[in-house]
Amino acid sequence: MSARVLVVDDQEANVRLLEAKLKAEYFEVVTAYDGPSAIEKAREEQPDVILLDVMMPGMDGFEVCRRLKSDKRTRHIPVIHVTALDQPEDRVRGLDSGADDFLTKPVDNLPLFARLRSLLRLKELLDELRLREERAEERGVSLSENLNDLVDDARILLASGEERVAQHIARKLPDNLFVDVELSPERAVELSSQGYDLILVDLTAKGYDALRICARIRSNNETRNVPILAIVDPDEMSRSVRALDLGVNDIVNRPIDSGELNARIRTQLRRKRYADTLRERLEDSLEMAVIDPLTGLNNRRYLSSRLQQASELVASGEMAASVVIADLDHFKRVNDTYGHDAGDAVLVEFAERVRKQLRAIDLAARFGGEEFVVLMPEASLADARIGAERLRNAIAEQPFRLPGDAGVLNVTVSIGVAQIAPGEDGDSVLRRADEALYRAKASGRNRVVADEAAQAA
Ligand code: GH3
Ligand code: MG
Repeated sequence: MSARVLVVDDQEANVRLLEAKLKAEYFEVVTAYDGPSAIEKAREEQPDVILLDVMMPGMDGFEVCRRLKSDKRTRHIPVIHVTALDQPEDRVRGLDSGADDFLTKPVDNLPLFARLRSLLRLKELLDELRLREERAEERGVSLSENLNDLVDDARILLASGEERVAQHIARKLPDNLFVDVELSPERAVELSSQGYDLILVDLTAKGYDALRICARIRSNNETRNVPILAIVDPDEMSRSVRALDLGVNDIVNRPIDSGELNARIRTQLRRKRYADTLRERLEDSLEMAVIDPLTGLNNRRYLSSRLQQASELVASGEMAASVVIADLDHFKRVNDTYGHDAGDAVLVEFAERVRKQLRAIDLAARFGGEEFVVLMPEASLADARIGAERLRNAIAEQPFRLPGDAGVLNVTVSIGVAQIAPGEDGDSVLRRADEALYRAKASGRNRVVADEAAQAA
């Protein structure tokens, strides 16, 4: 995994040392020697991760981190504090300033690269989500968010092999979290998909394959994004490294300092929430790409792709399929007489009635302003004509209610129908249906006309 690392330290020797280690592993290295220039470099160079010294004259590492994390341009970059301090209070202070992790000096290679890999994996995921979010924002979708909101009421699963240890760990957790303890590894894996916000795995129990639990949680699609925090013995460095490589998000050493444990949990929960928010927005924007916002029906683009698939199935002889184009009659008059909002309300009600008339496999789309297309798989021309007639009737038989006190209005629709001929593409069948629609309009509206020309055998 190659990436760009910003190394910040006021001691040139320390910078050089880290730089050499990182370059030996093919990382690209950018350097800074004080707080303000670190912030500037972070903005300009957009490193993938920052190794930040804590004790620096002028602006210390805590302050630098706080500033990086409160700036939209840099807050997504993981920060690892590199510190000679190794009192629990300092760790907590570091994590509270927004740091993602910390390492103590002198920095050992094994934990350094394990932490880097783990953070870079996470960043890769977040970058991908952020990129899509930016695209969504360009299209005008945005949600405000506060990343620093405290995460109350989080649900935590604590997996440990020993009742006594489990209770000891549970007592170190803050009161505002809901904690379930599970002693059986099998059950822990099963439970992990029940919507927990974080999973704490005790790696210290003997005769209990905790790494296996981590691996299984990570490899399950439902749980691969749930943060895992592992509790380890500090003298089992290689186990920590294995754990991080398996996708565990963070490590807490025994004896557990409750302040540090809480700070690390908060960091993970905050991050998960951030990723969840991005993911939800992404789903919204994916939905937007296929749905017409006014009527909730599919849009033209989605219809086109489904129509293409249908015509391939028709070409290979696997099914018959037809299309129906429906266009509201004299719709312009609705707008002209009652206003655009009334026109919109009619379109919404129209779509509602269309939906009710369809079979589950039919696909209705808003094709243009007041023009709708229904793709009817497994429907011959005769079937589609019956469906279209039912639809025409559902519109004409009952007047539409207008918004406010504007009363009701009789609405009719004209419909053209065509069956997809073997070898025919979507555009061609739509053209034939459209010509049939034109004939329906020309011969008096409020009627269905089917195009018989290319009926499939
Ligand atoms: P015809 O029976 O020949 O189809 O007549 P028409 O008036 O329905 O057809 P025309 O194509 O002349 O006018 C369509 C009107 O639909 C014009 C346009 O202002 C209106 N329209 C298109 N999209 C929307 C929309 O989203 N909301 C509203 N309220 N009106 C729309
Ligand atoms: Mg019309």
